[in-house]
Amino acid sequence: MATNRTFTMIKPDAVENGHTGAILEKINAAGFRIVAMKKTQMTQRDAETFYGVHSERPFFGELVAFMTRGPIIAAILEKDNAVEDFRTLIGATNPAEAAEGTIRQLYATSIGENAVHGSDSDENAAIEGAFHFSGREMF
Ligand code: IDP
Repeated sequence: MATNRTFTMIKPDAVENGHTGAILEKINAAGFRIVAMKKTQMTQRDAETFYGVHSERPFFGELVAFMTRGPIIAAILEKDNAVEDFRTLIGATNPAEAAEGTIRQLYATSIGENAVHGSDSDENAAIEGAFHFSGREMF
């Protein structure tokens, strides 16, 4: 069953580069409601678990090092068709291929350091949201 929530992280590159406010503004302007949000930093174990599906990929070590090197903003967002609409808002994984005006086209620097995460399915949105937030932190 389709749900109306997705999960996002503003990644360490975008936080370091001072893009948090601009990215939250775009998320707000696109009509997403914030269900939960916090600034946090992933441990090595967190990142290895969160990105476990990529553990055999050649960039896995680089990805874990990147995602743990500084704070992130984690959030659960709500809107009709949230997963698909948020993937459209952030653009392609590689910013060089991301559509004009998307968050990754505007704020990402490379395919690895690509500014934001967006869940790729309703099932993963629920898993990823629960990874970062307890029920008491969702409103
Ligand atoms: P997605 O975030 O657009 O869903 P995935 O293919 O699920 O893309 O990859 C997860 C994350 O792994 C990407 O967002 C990016 O940070 C990193 N990544 C993907 N491909 C590469 C690569 O070729 N080199 C380095 N990092 C990569």
